[in-house]
Amino acid sequence: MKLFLLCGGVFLLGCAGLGGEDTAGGGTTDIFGNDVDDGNDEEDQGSTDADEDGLTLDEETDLGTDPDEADSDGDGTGDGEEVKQSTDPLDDKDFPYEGGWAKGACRSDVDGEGFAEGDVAKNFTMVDQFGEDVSLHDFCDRKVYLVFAAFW
Ligand SMILES: [Ca+2]
Ligand SMILES: [Ca+2]
Ligand SMILES: [Ca+2]
Ligand SMILES: [Ca+2]
Repeated sequence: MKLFLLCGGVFLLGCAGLGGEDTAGGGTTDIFGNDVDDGNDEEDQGSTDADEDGLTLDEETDLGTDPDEADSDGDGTGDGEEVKQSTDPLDDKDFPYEGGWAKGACRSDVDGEGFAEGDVAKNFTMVDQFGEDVSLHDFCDRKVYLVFAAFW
């Protein structure tokens, strides 16, 4: 008990006599052999979001996006929002649909078969009323009704 109180008094100086080692490398020495969670440890930094785009350092590392740039591909939509909307945060031609629907997460995995009855329709792209290119498979988890109008 005496030893503990002595350490408590010395703690402000870092309690280096008892610790000395910094297991996780955050700059604060261990106390009684246990690492002190000071928020700077290497293992903690993976969960930080320095650019405040909604993705942690670990997530950005996995995706290949820039952890110091909120909008890695510069298309006007932040990395975290692109992930939420199932668009590619590294492709400036791929961004959330202006029409307001989230693109389907499965859109890259759909294999079109043909245009016969009962087939999964092949993918095709058309320009919508917003002037934006829209592909059929972008909405793979929804029913899509196509309305054509022709003018002469
Ligand atoms: Ca981030
Ligand atoms: Ca980022
Ligand atoms: Ca972006
Ligand atoms: Ca993008």
